[in-house]
Amino acid sequence: MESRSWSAAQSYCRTYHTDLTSIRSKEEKSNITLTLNGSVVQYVWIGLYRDPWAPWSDNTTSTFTNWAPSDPNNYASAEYCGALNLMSGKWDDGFINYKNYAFCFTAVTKQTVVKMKLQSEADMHSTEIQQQVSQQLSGLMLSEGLTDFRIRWRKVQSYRDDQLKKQDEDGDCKTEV
Ligand SMILES: [Ca+2]
Repeated sequence: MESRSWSAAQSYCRTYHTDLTSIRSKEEKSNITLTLNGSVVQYVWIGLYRDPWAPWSDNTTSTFTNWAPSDPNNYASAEYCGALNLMSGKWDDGFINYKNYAFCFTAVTKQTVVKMKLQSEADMHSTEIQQQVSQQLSGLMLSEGLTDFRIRWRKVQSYRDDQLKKQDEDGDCKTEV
């Protein structure tokens, strides 16, 4: 591991991982201190930069803060970057050109596939109706805070088709024309 200025640490994380780490909860803080437990490192750069110290470098926000009692003190009016002190587990604002180790994170993308079966008297093969249903679904997903999704239509044989076919095969129900 190499120590770097905050900006270099941020570029390093964005190149080789996702970004400098965010610490939005006690759990996230514990994960970092546990990872570095037993190492001689005292400070690591985290994704905090400048007053008002939000959002994080990865653009997420949180109400969780963990400053040391005397920080951020902006010593010599030149401390604009956030570091985690591994001895105290607290944050300290530091000079941007201090050389610290970077603590990066790598985002994991999780994909969930949801299949829905729709039965309706309306003609579900109609593009217009499909668009209307897709729009309503999109609206619902967005209102739940889901933004990264894709809606696709897949044609399957309907229940009614199955029934008619079965009846025809059995010979019970021939349609007189
Ligand atoms: Ca400070």
